[in-house]
Amino acid sequence: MNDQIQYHEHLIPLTREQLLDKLHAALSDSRFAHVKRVEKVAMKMAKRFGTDVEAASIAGLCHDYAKQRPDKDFIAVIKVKKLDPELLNYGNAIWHGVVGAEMVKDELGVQSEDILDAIRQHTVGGTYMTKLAQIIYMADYIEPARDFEGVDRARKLCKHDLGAAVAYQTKHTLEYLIDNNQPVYPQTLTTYNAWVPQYRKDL
Ligand code: DGI
Ligand code: FE
Ligand code: FE
Repeated sequence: MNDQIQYHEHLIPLTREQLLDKLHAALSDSRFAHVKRVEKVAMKMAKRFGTDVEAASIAGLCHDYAKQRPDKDFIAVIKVKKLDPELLNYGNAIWHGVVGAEMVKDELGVQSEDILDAIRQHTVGGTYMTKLAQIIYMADYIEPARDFEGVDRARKLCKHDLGAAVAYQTKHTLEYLIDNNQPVYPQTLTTYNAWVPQYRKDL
């Protein structure tokens, strides 16, 4: 079974079992189940699109590691690491990825910038996204428990056109934020500009 992967690439100084224990302690049961589903989808997509399956497992498992941390933890990291002070105007939805990656680095020992960038970009995307970052962004959106209008279209795009899938999610997330009068993080907008016009014919 593909979720019994053993780690060999020294991307994290933990076995997968040790990583699961840490995630179980940091997350609610439902969030823990979510990251395991994202891992499974991400590994399958990594095989499909020819990218590192072990990195996909680690990034999939760790992407929401910080999701349940109190705001004060994120605010402290933003200040200590001198991250963009603009971040202070947002909240957990943005912080758990952009700032959470720093916690994954410092607390779980992940040094791979490829994995950390995928975590940083998993909610807001990016102008330049590696294949791994695109896979984590999409696996989070289409994991089997997701149920919303358009998820079938997103799943279909994930089978044959990863870039169009990224554009599809980006467009629909922005639409959702605007419909609900939510603040839009600037990177969410630049992701829109970088992906949606480019793929408009495939959406
Ligand atoms: O952490 P998950 O629930 O698994 O999924 P996620 O990290 O992709 O998304 C968390 C939420 O963040 C989702 O409801 C959409 C929202 N979001 C995405 N971009 C932005 C945003 N929220 C705000 N306020 N601004 C954004 O730019
Ligand atoms: Fe998330
Ligand atoms: Fe998630």
